[in-house]
Amino acid sequence: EYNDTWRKQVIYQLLTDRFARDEDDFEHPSQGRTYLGGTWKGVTKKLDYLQLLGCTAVWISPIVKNIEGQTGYGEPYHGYWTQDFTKLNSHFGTSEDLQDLVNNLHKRGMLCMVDIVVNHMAHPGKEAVDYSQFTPFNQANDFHPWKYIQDYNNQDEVVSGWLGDDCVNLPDIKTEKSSVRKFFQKWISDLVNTYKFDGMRIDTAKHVEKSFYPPFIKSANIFAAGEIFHGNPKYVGVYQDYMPSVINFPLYYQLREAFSYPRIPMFEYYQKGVLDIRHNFRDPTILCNFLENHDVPRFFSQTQDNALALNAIAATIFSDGIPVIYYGQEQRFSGGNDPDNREGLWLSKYDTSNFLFECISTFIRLRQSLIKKNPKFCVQLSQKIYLDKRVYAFYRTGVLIVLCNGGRQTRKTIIVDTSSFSQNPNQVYVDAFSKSRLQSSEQKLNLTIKYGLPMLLVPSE
Ligand code: ABC
Repeated sequence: EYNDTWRKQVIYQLLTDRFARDEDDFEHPSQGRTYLGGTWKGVTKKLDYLQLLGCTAVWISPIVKNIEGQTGYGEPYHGYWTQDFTKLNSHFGTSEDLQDLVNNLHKRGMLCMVDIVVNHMAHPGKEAVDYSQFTPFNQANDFHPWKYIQDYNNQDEVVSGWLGDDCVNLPDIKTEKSSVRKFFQKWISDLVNTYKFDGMRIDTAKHVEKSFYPPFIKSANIFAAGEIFHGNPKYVGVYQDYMPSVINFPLYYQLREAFSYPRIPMFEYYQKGVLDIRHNFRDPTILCNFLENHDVPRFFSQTQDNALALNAIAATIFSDGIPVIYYGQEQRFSGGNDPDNREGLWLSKYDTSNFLFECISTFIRLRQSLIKKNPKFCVQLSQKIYLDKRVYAFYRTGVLIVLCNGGRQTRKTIIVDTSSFSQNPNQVYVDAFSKSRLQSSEQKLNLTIKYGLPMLLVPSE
């Protein structure tokens, strides 16, 4: 079933406008709030790059026609400002280009996740909205009355209020209306039939009433992960009763707290980033784990320490759930808030030999080989092996992951008891990261963490 397929993936999140242009031009502008020319064809041309990195699924920007022209926040190069649900965004290419992209992904055994927005459409400026410009919802009574969300703790307001502001307002669609729901169910099923998408990321998912989702996802008949932008696992966890997966914001916040200064102790990370999530989600093995995305400042805009970054990345790739790499992480991009975190990837010349690219690719390849060896990897939860203020080590089906948030100056020796995961008291292990070898003695493994780097220990054979 599709959930099992998705558990095996490593997702690469890209912004279609910012990932690759039809023709490479490394000098082309790479910043700002306007379309910079990335296309579906561009993505298709760069699939070798993604496969070298090891990613197996690609999450692309929303595909439908957006409003045109400049607004106080520039152009909708990101794709979230829908004007017409029945047309494609021509800035990203043609229908054939999109089909071609998905076909080419499938030929390589890769999957495509499309970003979709059902919560709102978009309208620039302060003037009253001219609903007749929208398709198909072209009258005021397809929308909730104008009122910006003020209190994010009031769920009724979060659902029926409008996002946006006087620069660009986002008229909130009446998703509870049966004609609206009918349209969306047919719309998504047609899109999936036409383009053969394998999964979808549902934008602004907490701004739509939960009952919208089950029939919608049933019509789509593909994997779905909702964006519930909230740090509280209790709040976010409820959504897993309505959709298979969500974007794991609760983990994201804990990763940032643990691996960016001033750094919470790993005890706290274990409690909030592992146990609290496990207690609040029906199935943690299918959450979409990430360290960066297009709405939050990049990790390196807050912390320059490579060792902390590599630990945080190892945590995203090996924690319970599905890893998501945000394009540019592999190039050590360091942009801050939107739009600075949405750099054109051509800036990097698509270099595949830099340190971050190689590290991420090593992590991903290890994950993929563990899954190949034992598919249970995807459904077995991690198991705590060692915990102190700066180190958390866990075992996950075939690998012992040692995470350290001491930073790059850290050198530290710990003793780990291997009896809960190894039958062999004197087992030789290899660190898939540093390639060093070490052996346990009577189920005790002496580990020296060097330069604060993570360790990924697998039995030498
Ligand atoms: C534009 C400008 C920005 C400007 C903004 C006001 O308007 O570009 O510079 O700051 C798209 C574009 C954006 C654009 C927006 C609005 O549209 O990409 O560039 O911003 O026009 C999704 C997408 C996102 C997309 C949209 C809209 C939604 O991923 O890219 O934006 O389709 C809320 C929504 C969330 C949305 C996000 C951007 O805004 O819930 O769906 N993302 C709190 C709130 C959240 C809120 C978040 C950020 O702040 O609870 O609801 O997200 O504003 C934790 C708490 C959280 C809390 C955080 C900050 O702290 O637990 O609840 O989140 O501790």
